[in-house]
Amino acid sequence: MEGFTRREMLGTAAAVGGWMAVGVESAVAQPGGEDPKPTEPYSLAPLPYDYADLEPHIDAQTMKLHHDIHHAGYVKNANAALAELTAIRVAGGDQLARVRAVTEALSFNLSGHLLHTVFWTNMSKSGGGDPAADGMLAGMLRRDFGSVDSAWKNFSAAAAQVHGSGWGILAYEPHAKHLMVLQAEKHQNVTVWGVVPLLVLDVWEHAYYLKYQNKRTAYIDAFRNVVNWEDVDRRLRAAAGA
Ligand code: MN3
Repeated sequence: MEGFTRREMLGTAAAVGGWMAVGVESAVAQPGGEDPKPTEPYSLAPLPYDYADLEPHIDAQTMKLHHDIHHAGYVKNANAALAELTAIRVAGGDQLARVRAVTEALSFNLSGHLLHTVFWTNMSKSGGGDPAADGMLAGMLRRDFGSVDSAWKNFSAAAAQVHGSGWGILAYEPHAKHLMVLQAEKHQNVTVWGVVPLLVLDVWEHAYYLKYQNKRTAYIDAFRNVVNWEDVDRRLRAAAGA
């Protein structure tokens, strides 16, 4: 990756992870910092708060396991898959039969890394409530969903109805320049190219089962109490070039 511009690196990520890569600066090694190893452009950033800071809504044990084990695994496996893909494509011959499977591994793990990177900053111990009524985000939620409450109903229903493991996602779609609610199955399926995730909610069981067991909707309701709307608004303004 050395010598690549940031845009090229984002483009590489976008080519395999789809829409999740766009606008996720902090998930990609930054030029000007330490030289990234060519085969390991991704790294796990620390949480921007303590494990227990989101209590009682999200428990500390879940946060620690989720970040330190699950997210760390996606980072490690994304770097490994990216390096392996490069190697087996160059090796050719019998190795080419593995390209499809390793591409899938890269798509899954890198998409997982990028979504978790957004997810952690979408939460704050001082979060909750509603987005600032005079902000860009609140204005676009009203325009595209009728009201902030209606937008939340869309988002929470999408998250609740994910089949199996996945995500509820509020995203900015830059072609029509509007907000839309999507789901992702696993990290990378049933989604759309080019959109920018603004607010994402992990509804894999590892995100809530210790505290909420099978009550996914109770977890979704609790999540609303820690949403960092300032982060969501900042992501929207960056995505929209405002
Ligand atoms: Mn997760």
